[in-house]
Amino acid sequence: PELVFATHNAHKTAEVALMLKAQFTILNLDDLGCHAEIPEIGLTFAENAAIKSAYVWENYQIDCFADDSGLEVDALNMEPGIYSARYSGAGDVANYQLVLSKMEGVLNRKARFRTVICLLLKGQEFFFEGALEGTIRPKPSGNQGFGYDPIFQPDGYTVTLAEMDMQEKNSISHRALAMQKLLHFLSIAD
Ligand code: ITT
Repeated sequence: PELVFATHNAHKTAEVALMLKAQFTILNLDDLGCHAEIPEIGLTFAENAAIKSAYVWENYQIDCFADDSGLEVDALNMEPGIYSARYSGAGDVANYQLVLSKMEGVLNRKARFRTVICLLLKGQEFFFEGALEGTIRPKPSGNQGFGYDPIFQPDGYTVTLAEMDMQEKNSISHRALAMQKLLHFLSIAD
């Protein structure tokens, strides 16, 4: 069966597709031929995930799920949070460089990634959350993954998420935890 993932982010799509293996085929917005930028005007991860999934329901009348996610840094009052994708106004490298520069000399390095997934089935919303605790490294390391992965070291590890392959990241990630809850829900929902 096919599952529609309301995202333009190819990295998120690849991670989720690897989690699902043969169970489901994943189609993202670009696969649907939808290139519109959906305005993420919500004030929480959950609101933004709901906005993205509602867009697909309103325009295509198909069941789907959306992922809104980001990095919360304790010493930055939980920034970049819901603004993670547009924190610096430029791309992935500029975003994590801005966090690194704001964290220069800061001793409390605690942070976490959060994902909230909104599943929309016949217009009804179901939410699934995942979080991954860790610390902000003083310098970037690794070239796998995306976003803030090069500066984030999960608790209990000595490497950043960008030094892990996708399978290893999927074994602990915020996104994988939320997806496991969604898959459990679908397995008992049908
Ligand atoms: P869609 O809205 O189309 O799904 P997006 O990249 O804009 O794609 P978000 O609005 O959820 O996604 O923004 C999340 C940002 O948080 C993302 O661009 C990354 O910078 C960061 N992020 C999310 N998950 C991450 C992860 O697993 N590793 C590193 N950075 C991540």
